[in-house]
Amino acid sequence: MSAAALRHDWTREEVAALFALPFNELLHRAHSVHRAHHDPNAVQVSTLLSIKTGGCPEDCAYCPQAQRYQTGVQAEKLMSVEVVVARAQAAKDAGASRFCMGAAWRAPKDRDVAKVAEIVGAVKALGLETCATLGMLTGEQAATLKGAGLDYYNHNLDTAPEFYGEIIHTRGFQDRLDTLEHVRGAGLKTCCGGIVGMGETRAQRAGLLQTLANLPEHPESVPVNQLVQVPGTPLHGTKALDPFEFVRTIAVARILMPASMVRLSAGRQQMDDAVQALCFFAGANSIFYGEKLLTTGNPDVEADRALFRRLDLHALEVEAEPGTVHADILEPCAA
Ligand code: SAM
Ligand code: DTB
Ligand code: SF4
Repeated sequence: MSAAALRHDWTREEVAALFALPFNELLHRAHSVHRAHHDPNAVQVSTLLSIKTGGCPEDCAYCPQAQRYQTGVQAEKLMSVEVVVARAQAAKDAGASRFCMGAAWRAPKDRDVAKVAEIVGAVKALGLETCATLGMLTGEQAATLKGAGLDYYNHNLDTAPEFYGEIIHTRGFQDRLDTLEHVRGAGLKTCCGGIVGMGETRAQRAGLLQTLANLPEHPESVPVNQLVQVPGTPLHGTKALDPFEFVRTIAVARILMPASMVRLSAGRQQMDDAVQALCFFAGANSIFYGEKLLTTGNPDVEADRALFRRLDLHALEVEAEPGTVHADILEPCAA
C-alpha cells in the first residue's frame, strides 16, 4: 500500500464501529490487512533496558518509577556506556534486533542527552537498531540523538486525550504531541502507542487508537501495553481488562495503521499463550524479548522460544527487510 493510501482521517464513530464488530469478523478483517502488508509468521523482537531507573518527578498513575509512589523501585544513576554495551551485546546474542533504552526522566537535561548519545553510538556500533525513551525532548535534543545513530524514539500517547488528565497531572497531552513533532522533525522513526486496562472505557480505547492513526504520520512502531499492575501505584487494583478486549484493541490498531509494526508490549507475562496467539493472528508483529521490561517481569527467553516454535513464528532480523530470519532464535517447527 502506498503512503497515500494510509488514512489519517478516522472518525471516532468509525473506530468504535470496528471495536463493536463480532469478534470473528474483526479478527478476519484485521488478519486480512495484516497479510496484505506483512509476513504473518514474522515477529520483530526488541529488548528493553532501563538505563536510568526510578526517582521520576512525574505522577503517571501506572508507573512504578514515579518517585512519589512506594513501589520498592530504588532510584539509580544513569548506567555507564560499558554496562549498557555489555547488556546490548547479550541481547543481540539472544536474538534481539533492536535495543530499547529507557530512562525515568520527565525530560532529559542537555548533559544527559550528551551521555545517552554516546551510549547510542556504542550500541549502534554492535549492529543493533537503537531506540530510546527519555521523556520530553526539544527539537535540538532529538537532532543530537539522531546524529548519534538513534533509529527510533519511543514516546507514548498512553491513553485517549479525554482520559489523559485522570492518569497524569504533571504534564499534558499536548506536551506528548509536541515531543512527537520534534522527534519526527529530526528524522527519527517514532514508536508511539499506549496502555489499556487503566479503567478507560472502550470509547476511550477507540480514542487512543484514533489519535495515533490521525497523527501526521503513522508511528512506525505502535506498542500496545496492557497495564502491569504494580503495588504502590494508584492504578494497582484496577479491574482487569477482558483478554478478548485486549485482542480487539490489537486488531483495531492493525486495521487503522496497516503498515506499522504493532507491538504486543507490556503485560505478556500475565497473559495466556492462547491470548498471545490471538494477538499475533490479529496483527501484532513485534514483542519485547528478555526476562525484564524496565522494572517488571516479562516472559523469559526460553518461554518465548518455545512459544515461537509452537506457533511457527520466526524473528525478523531487521524490521525494514521482512523475511530475514535471525539465526539465533527459532526455526519454524513442524511438530
Ligand atoms: N519517562 C519516559 C516517558 O514517560 O516517556 C520514558 C519511560 S516510560 C516508563 C515509557 C512507557 O512505559 C510509558 O509511556 C508507559 O506507556 C509505559 N509503562 C510504564 N509503566 C507501565 C505499566 N505499569 N504498565 C504498562 N506500561 C507501562
Ligand atoms: C512501551 O510502550 N512499553 C515499554 C517501553 N515502551 C519503554 C515499557 C513497559 C514498562 C512496563 C513497566 C515496567 O517494567 O517498569
Ligand atoms: Fe516518569 Fe515515564 Fe514513569 Fe511517567 S512513565 S513516572 S514520566 S518514568
